[in-house]
Order: sequence, then structure tokens, then C-alpha cells
Amino acid sequence: MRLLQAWIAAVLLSVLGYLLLMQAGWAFPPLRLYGVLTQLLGVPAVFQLVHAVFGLGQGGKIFAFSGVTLLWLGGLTLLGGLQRPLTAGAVTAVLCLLLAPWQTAVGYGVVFAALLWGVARRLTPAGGRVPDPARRSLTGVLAAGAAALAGGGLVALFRQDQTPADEAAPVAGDALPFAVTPVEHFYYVSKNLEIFDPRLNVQDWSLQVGGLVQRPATFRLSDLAQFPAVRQELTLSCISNPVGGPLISNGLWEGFRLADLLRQVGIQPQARYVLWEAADGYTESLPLGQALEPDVLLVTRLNGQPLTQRHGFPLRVLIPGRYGMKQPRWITGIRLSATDKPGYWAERGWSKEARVELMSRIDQPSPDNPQAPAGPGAIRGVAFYGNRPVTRVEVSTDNGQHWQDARLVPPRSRYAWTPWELLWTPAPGTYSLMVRAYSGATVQTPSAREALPEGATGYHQLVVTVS
Ligand SMILES: Nc1nc2c(c(=O)[nH]1)N[C@H]1C(S)=C(S)[C@@H](COP(=O)(O)O)O[C@H]1N2
Ligand SMILES: [Mo]
Repeated sequence: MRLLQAWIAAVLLSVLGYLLLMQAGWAFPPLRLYGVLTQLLGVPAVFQLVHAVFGLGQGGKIFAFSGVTLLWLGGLTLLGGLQRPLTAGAVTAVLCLLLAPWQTAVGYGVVFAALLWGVARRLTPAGGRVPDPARRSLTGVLAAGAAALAGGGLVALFRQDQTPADEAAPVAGDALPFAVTPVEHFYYVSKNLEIFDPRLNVQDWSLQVGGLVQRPATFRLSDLAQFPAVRQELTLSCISNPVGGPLISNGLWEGFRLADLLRQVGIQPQARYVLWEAADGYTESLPLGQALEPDVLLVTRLNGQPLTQRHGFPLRVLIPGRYGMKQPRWITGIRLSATDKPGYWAERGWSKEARVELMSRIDQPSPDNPQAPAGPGAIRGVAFYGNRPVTRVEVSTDNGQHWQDARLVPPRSRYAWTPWELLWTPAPGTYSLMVRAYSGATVQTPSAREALPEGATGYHQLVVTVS
């Protein structure tokens, strides 16, 4: 009985905490605990295990968050069921101190004690006698309701991970030869569970520019229209994309130059670094000299539409030649500083510079279904080297013994991937396809390297059945 009551109080406390997080941005202790767990992703063995088990979507994060939720609800239930409300509240406050500011921790303790007391008062008859059947069934209904709430939340999380956008972005195929990736297929990676990604609205959002600038300033979204507009086709890739993987997409971005904004606020001579701040607490930095390059942009649009919430509405950073982790979404602040501050993933063991490695990938035949008809056909794919040109792509159909030059489709921008194509007329059989790219004298390295910490390398290989 007491455990059931404590369970109801624990779920009520969590729902309240979640609402405070969403409405007022209060720290939510289970989410903080989850944040601590993601630190482990910087440990190579953990990272590889998580990707091996859960793939490249948000599955691993959802699993970790579910575990944290069960731990949190189970712990509170035991605490509330076995201790008196005051003791349970005090222990909760102390534990929350490890994860949240003290005001929040005290708040959780007080509210949990009050909920335990209130739930017990409503559900237990005076004198502590055996509860009458009506109260018993009320407790049952409430406990079931709490279970449904908690379970429903987790199911919603898992369901959400099944959206098509998390699947490989098809670039080849007859209908869509190497076009700009449609927004709904654009790859998505976030340090957050998607439900905790920022949902910013234009009225409340602003960009604070400060630190070592001459005139600190706050910009509303409409203020940004004063800067000359720039359009740039640019391919974005996640540093954790494995060889041949789907975490790479090509977009047509619109925004303006960071240099124009910084010129407007004035740079103090001691400034050396640009530090980015984002609404989800994500941070990154860039040496000022690099940040002033004319191709470093702040963008508001992708493929002719305002950025979607998922991809950084209303404002994100674009830095050619770097992996996605250097390019924060949902930015709310830009600070100039004399000293550097390592970014969110750099602090967790990933690369500081995150420069894109030379890569190439086979898209047709599709790695999802590596089959092809005998007779005239084509092998197609993309190659990419950040802000450096791909000058040559070679394909082997015999596991690397012989190589043939593929035809390159000149990219529309020096920051976009280079589509390539090799016509072939295979007889029925099994073929081991491989691809490698060149940039001038630089050849893609054949040695296979895991993504952590500098990005994956090696040749994409595909065994294809021709019939
Ligand atoms: N604020 C914020 N920005 C972020 C991230 C994040 O978790 N929070 N993830 C980064 C990483 S690791 C990548 S690969 C890209 C992914 O951008 P996309 O999901 O729009 O493709 O966003 C980057 N910017
Ligand atoms: Mo990433």
C-alpha cells in the first residue's frame, strides 16, 4: 500500500518537474543524470558498444534515458514507501543536490514530502486501519494511471525514434540523382533526446553578442535581415558517421556572414576566440581568425524554408570543412574571449578541430539491398572533403585489384559533396565493390579507423549480387 502511494507521488513529482523544465527551464534531475551518462560516449569502447547495439539513431540515448527514468522512479518509490515523508523528502533533496542547483533540490525534497503526505492522507483511512474497498480501488486506479503515464512516456519516446528522417538519406537512385537532400531526409544528430531539443519561438528568441566586443548587442530575428544575404550549398557530416554511413547530407543554406555581424558590434583587440552558446547548453568555439573567414555563416534557412525546429530554428552556425559537431544549432549567444573553452563533445574526448576527412561512399547499388541486374547499369555515389575539392574518384569491382576512373559531376559549390558515376555492364555473379577519392595529390587513406575521436577513415566496400 505504502509503496503504491509512493509510486503515485513519485510520478506526480516527475510530471511536475517535467512541466517546470519545459515551461520555466528548471533543471530536471533525471535529465541531468542522463547528461552525466552521455559523458561515457567519449570512452571508445562504450561508444562502439552503443553503436553496435543501437545503430546510429537515437536508440542508445533513448535506452539510457529509459534506464535513468526507471532508476529515478524506482528509487523515489522505495524511498517514499519505506521512509516517513519528511525523511524521504530530505534524502531526495540531498540526492538532487548532486544534479541540480540547491533551490531546485530543496524544491524537489519539499514537494516530494508534501506529495507523499497528501497522497497518504487522501488514500489511507484515519487510525491506520485496513483501508476500505473504495479507497483500495482508488489507490489501484491512481497507481495504474501513474504506470500508464510513465509507460506511455517511454513508449512515445521509442515510437518517436522510428521517424523516417533517422534512416539513411537516399542520394542516388533514378529519381533523385545526387540532389540536395530533402529536409525530411536530412540526417539528424543531437546530444539531447529529441523531445528535449529546444523549441524556440520568434517572440522570445534573441541572440546576445558580448564578451570582448566594443558594443554588446542583442538581435531579434528580424534585426538579422540587415546583413547582406548569402546562399551556400554545403554538405554536413557527423564526425561519428562510419565509413559508408548515412550521417551526411547536402543542403542549400541561406543566412549571412558572421564577419558582418562581428564588424557591426566591433571586436576588441584582445579577442582571440568565438564561443558559441546554444539553447540546449551545447557549446563550441572557433579561433577568431577562422571565424572571420567569409564562408563562416549564420543561417536561418535550409532548402528554401526557414530552418525546422530539428535542424536549429531559428539560427545555426555553418563552418565549411568541419564536422557537424563544430556547428551549433539553436544558437542564443556569441561571446568573444581571450581564452578558448572546449566544446561539448571536445570535453567528452572528441576532436577539437573536427576537420572533415576525405571520404567516398557507394549509394547505388544500395548498401541496404546490394543487388543489381545483369547488363548495362551504373555504380554511383558521393565523395566529400569538406572545403577541399575532390579531383578524382576510382572504383574497383574486384575487391581492389583493378581501379577505374569514375565520372565526376562537378558540385555546384566547393563545400558540397561531389557525385560520381561509373557505367558498368556486369555479368551475373558476385562483385566486391570499392571506392576511393583523391584531392590533388592526397589519396583517401585505406586504413580503417573508428570515428572516435577524429572521424572514420577507410574505403567503403560493398559486396553486390548481380543476377
Ligand atoms: N545546439 C546543438 N547543436 C548541435 C548539436 C547539439 O546536440 N546541440 N549537435 C551537433 C552535431 S554532433 C551534429 S552532427 C550536427 C547535426 O546537425 P543536423 O541534425 O541538423 O544534421 O549538429 C551539431 N550542432
Ligand atoms: Mo555529430
